[in-house]
Amino acid sequence: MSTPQNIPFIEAQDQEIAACIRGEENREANGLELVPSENYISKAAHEALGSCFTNKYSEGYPGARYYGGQEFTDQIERIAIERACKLFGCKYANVQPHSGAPANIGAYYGMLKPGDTILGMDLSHGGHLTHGHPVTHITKSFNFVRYGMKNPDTGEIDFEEMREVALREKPKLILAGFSAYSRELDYQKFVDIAKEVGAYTMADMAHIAGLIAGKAVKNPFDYGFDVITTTTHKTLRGPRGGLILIREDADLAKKIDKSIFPGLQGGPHMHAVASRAVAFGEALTPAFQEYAQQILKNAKAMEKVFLDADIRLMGGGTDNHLLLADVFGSLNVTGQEAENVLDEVGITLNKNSIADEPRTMFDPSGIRFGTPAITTRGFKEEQSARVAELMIEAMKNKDDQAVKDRIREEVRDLAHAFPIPDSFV
Ligand code: DSN
Repeated sequence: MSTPQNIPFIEAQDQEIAACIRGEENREANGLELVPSENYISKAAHEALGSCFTNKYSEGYPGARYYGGQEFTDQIERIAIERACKLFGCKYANVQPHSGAPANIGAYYGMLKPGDTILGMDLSHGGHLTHGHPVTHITKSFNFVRYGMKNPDTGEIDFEEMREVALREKPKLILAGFSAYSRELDYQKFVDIAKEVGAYTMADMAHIAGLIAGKAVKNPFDYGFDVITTTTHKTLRGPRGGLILIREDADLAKKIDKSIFPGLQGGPHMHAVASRAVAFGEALTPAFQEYAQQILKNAKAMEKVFLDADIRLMGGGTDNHLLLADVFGSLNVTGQEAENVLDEVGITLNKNSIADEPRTMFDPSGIRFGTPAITTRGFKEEQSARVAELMIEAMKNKDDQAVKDRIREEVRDLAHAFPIPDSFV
């Protein structure tokens, strides 16, 4: 088990909260995390998160704040910005977004005017809520139009359709990015279409930011994208948070800064910015590049086991850290049933809609899972493949308690053999 968190003051003062922290710590230590958007942070990043910077208000930006006492907040934010720019190969960064949704909303308002059109990926094909789901407030301000996959079994994006929609709807922004899509995108095609219609290009890389930073997949900036948004807590392996990167346009960077503060947020969470800076420092090490490569290898190992078992994978497989399996179509087990039985055996993932979902959002056909967290634990291809076999066995035997007990034991043994590390450098 990784070193338990030192919480003597909470233990002395508030046993209820201490028990919850210990409970979660045990859950993480004894089970395997396959939610592809989750990961573990280092103790160093954790210390920064728990630091005195949480006491400080620092509205504004380094050198231009609204309160006194900013000597160290300015230093922290400048370091975070410098490291973020170095990681992603860009000139400007805003490290203040509290998470991915405000990063996206802040970026939209920095680039666009209310009423403008945004062309983004169809949500059921892998897009994200903040890319224009009707339940979000943001759809009251902007007009969202869609492109999708040509063929869900190969993951190929329908660029002809994208171009037709772009020529017809004249979007001011073309959005690449996803939260449930397993293939590498052809960024050049996005840029070409955006040039034709005079739109900005933005890549929401929340899921694959760590793979980009670790140079394991392509970087949209190399193809001329204007903006990248991301969270910092997925493959990038930092604390919860958001980040906006601007390739080179100083004017756009200023507009985005203004959009985040004072447009959208108040005081930045400087303890979280400090922790992000620590995580960016970790991501700049050669070890992080190895980590990013291993995430991909482990996902490929899981892909093979699923395909060998004739389980349909959306996109036909994976080029990144995640897989989306049509377990209802292939095993007659619903996404919810799969999530439940895997929870029982100590494997955590999420049910997920598949493209053109024939069931409901609340009990869809698919499960989404990935390798960032198990790779942080040190899993290689062999262990990843074994987890995939155990998943399939558990789903096929969802009503057999003896089988589930045996799998639960093996999952716990694996988790104990690969404890969550304290440090990555
Ligand atoms: N909740 C994140 C995910 O799991 O992909 C996206 O916001």
